[in-house]
Amino acid sequence: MKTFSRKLQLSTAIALSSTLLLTACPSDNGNIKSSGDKISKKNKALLVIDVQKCFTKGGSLAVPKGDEVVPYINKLIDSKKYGKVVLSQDWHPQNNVSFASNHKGKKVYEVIKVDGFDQVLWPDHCVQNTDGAKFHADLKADKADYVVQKGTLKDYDSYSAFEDNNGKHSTPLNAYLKKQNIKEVDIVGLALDYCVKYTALDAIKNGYKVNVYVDGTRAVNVNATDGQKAIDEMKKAGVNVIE
Ligand code: VGL
Ligand code: ZN
Repeated sequence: MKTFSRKLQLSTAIALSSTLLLTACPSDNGNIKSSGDKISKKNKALLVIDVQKCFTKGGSLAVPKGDEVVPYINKLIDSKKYGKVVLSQDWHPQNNVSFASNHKGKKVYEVIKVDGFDQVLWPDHCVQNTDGAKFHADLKADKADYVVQKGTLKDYDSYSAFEDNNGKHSTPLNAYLKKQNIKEVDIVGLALDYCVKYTALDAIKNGYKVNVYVDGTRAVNVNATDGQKAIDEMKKAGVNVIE
């Protein structure tokens, strides 16, 4: 019995010291170290989600206070903290399944089933090659390294910048980030409770370290607590939500 408990003590001590070794690993120049991998500036991307005219003041699906994210995001774009700056663009065909106008007798914000999935019916927005689909005029979009378009098919909506809502079609975003050796993403943009949330959840699934800067987002809040619920859901999934 004595031997057994000594063995136990020994293994506890080993476990403890290896924990200490892991946590004592110092970070240099603010670089984040996790499981031995160094994530430096060149392995980090800024993902700016859907900062487009349709989602900001005067737009057809204007997110309350959506314009306020623009100066915040421009500072991040100019910060030189990132190896790559990526913008996503909601880019729907006029006949997209997510528009209430394409469903006779249905109203905006009603939820219907499409192929067994819940589909919120939105006002027409971000139609390909229209003014509303353009980036916000003040966003420093010319500084972007890469633009990914989503929701481009008739039969699928796509909140996440990685894939459509049914998970059937991927955008080129994940392949691009992997090719650029990106390990960590900072996410900002519109809207917190839809495209930011689903992009962050997919980024976790795809193996990135994920930070969401809430000050660089705003929620649609179809229901008043949707923004807060999105924050809770992201945290639960392992997203580092910075409030
Ligand atoms: C979005 C609703 C519909 C978004 C896009 O960018 O959050 N929301 N399409
Ligand atoms: Zn959309």
